[in-house]
Amino acid sequence: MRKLKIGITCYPTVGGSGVIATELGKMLAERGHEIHFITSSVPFRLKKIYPNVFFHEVEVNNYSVFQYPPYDIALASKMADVIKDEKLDVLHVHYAIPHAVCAVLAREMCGENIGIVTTLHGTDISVLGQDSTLAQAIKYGIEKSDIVTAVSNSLKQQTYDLIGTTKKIETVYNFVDESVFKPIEVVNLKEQFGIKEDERVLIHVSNFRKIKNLPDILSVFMKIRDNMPAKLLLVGDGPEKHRIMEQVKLSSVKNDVLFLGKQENVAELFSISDLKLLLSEKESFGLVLLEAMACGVPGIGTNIGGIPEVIEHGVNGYVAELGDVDQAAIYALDLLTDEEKLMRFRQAAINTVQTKFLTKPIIDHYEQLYERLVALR
Ligand code: GMT
Repeated sequence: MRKLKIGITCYPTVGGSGVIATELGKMLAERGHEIHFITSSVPFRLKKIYPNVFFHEVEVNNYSVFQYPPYDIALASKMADVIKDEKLDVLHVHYAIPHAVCAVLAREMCGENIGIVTTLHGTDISVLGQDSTLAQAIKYGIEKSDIVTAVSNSLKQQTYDLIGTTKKIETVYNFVDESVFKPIEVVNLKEQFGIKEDERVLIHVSNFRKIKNLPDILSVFMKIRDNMPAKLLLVGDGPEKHRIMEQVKLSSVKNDVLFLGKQENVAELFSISDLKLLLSEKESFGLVLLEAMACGVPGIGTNIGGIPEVIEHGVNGYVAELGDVDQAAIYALDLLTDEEKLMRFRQAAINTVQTKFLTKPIIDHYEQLYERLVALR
């Protein structure tokens, strides 16, 4: 395949969409493509220096005449510059709002016939799609993109239901960096956290938004803790953190819940964990589930969005109805009290990542989409 010049725009801060966009960029760079990140800051997973990865910063000036800083216009203008200056072949944007709309505007501005790929990640559709003030803009961004992908079949269907578009949407599942997310031998980490040998470890990783449903995570953990010694690791930070900290403080498990804040080496934390909890109200995919599974940690998730596409019920984890904390706790105890079954689920989790979500064919798929676009121009 010929080497392409690919522009990538995403939200560069912590979050699954930024992770996928950055990992994709890194893996495409390793295949010899030239990657241009057009973002407001350096994507947080972009640690290593690659000779063929470039970063173009979107600077938003806050002139006093503007009531709001014009990020979208600044981004579109920067995209137009980079398309022309770097002679990009393709622009791959993550999120319809505002990124797809900005890409379409940039193409108009610079007059170049560049192909636009838009990947839908969830929040833009599931939350914003219900906001009638933005629905037209989302539809416009999707329909003016040349190729649209969604990270799960559920998100694809939800987009059709909510946005009312007939645009072809292809499901391209998320993936993990298999060199990072794998079972790791970690020495002394449990001891450092004061976790005893006979204690099971449950983990939840998120941005602590309301939709992550932290109260249910706590309720399920309390039910587990009633039956066995266990610790709950809460990893991440966000708007609901203070509230859940207060609830934990008043609960009977206050000494068994560890708030670890944002962490870089999540794979190490997964490697000391027995079970991952993701009981969200909305979740287009649940990348953290896949990261945990790659480290050999099965998940209990809600029967919501793309979660049942990641968790195969009764094979590599369990799926419970949203709000059914009793059932979620029963599933968790079923695994945590049966070592042989837990080992089987751990292995099945790794197998799922290495088959259904294997990185190579997913990156191949994206490459084929770009190639299809370039061939049309
Ligand atoms: O879940 C979040 O709050 C972050 C959000 C994002 O924009 O990064 O995640 C979305 O994209 C991820 C990567 O495709 C998915 O794994 C998450 O399920 C999805 N979040 C939601 O649908 C709520």
